Amino acid sequence: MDKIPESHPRYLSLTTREKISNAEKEGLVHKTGLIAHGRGEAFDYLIGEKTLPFADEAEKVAVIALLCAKNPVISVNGNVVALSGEGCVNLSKKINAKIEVNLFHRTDLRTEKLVKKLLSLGAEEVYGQKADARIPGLDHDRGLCDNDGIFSSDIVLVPLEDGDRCQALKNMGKKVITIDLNPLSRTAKTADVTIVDNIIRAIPNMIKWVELLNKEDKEKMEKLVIDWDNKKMLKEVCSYISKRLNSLF
Ligand code: PTJ
Repeated sequence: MDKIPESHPRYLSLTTREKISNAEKEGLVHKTGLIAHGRGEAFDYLIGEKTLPFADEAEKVAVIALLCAKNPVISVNGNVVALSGEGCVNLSKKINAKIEVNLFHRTDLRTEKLVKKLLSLGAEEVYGQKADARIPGLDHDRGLCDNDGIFSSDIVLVPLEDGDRCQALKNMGKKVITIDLNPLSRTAKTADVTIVDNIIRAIPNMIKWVELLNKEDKEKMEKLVIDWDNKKMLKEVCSYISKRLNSLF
């Protein structure tokens, strides 16, 4: 299909696919990123392709945690930049967070391309190329990160992440927030706050929460983060999906 007609009932889904596919051709997204995207789409279908109240609440709690942090970092990979690069840059500016390219299938060339892309989208500084530190417990290049970035952060937002790395970041004593449409994934179960939402909706919604919460008393808000029960929320999402599926036919 040359140009997807706006009247197509799956217009948003198809144009989002196109973004991922084009970014793969440009060398920004790893080829397995297309598979990861398909898995995300399937879960998005199950939740009804909208931000559920549980996700909205998780987005609010995540923003509070990020606003209260000393050294927050947004970790981005190929898929994240392809779908929400500009949103991540805007969010990083609004919450005063660093942004680091941190790849599962790491190559220097793809890291460089992604850094350049984020700079072209307005980022002032992008971490990830120095790779002068290592996340303990992760072998090969998957464990590489920047000493001034992820390594020394107190909280990391890692959207569309692999469970192994999420656990390794937790083992370093960091708070981990993820965005993952699959409520059953290891990442979803390991993170402190899991946002079960499509990144294309989650990031703009988080920016909305920053604007709403910026002037609130941080100490009061932090109680919401302390009281957050991630497991309970994931159970609620699964129960929502199962009820929804049972009521469809
Ligand atoms: O660019 P790289 O080398 O760092 O590689 C990135 C991928 C995504 C290929 C890599 O991290 C990977 O293989 O990830 P996984 O283990 O497939 O996990 C990705 C998770 O993100 C899955 O649970 C998907 O359901 C979820 N996901 C995919 N697309 C979206 C999503 N969650 C939110 N929004 C999406 N658009």
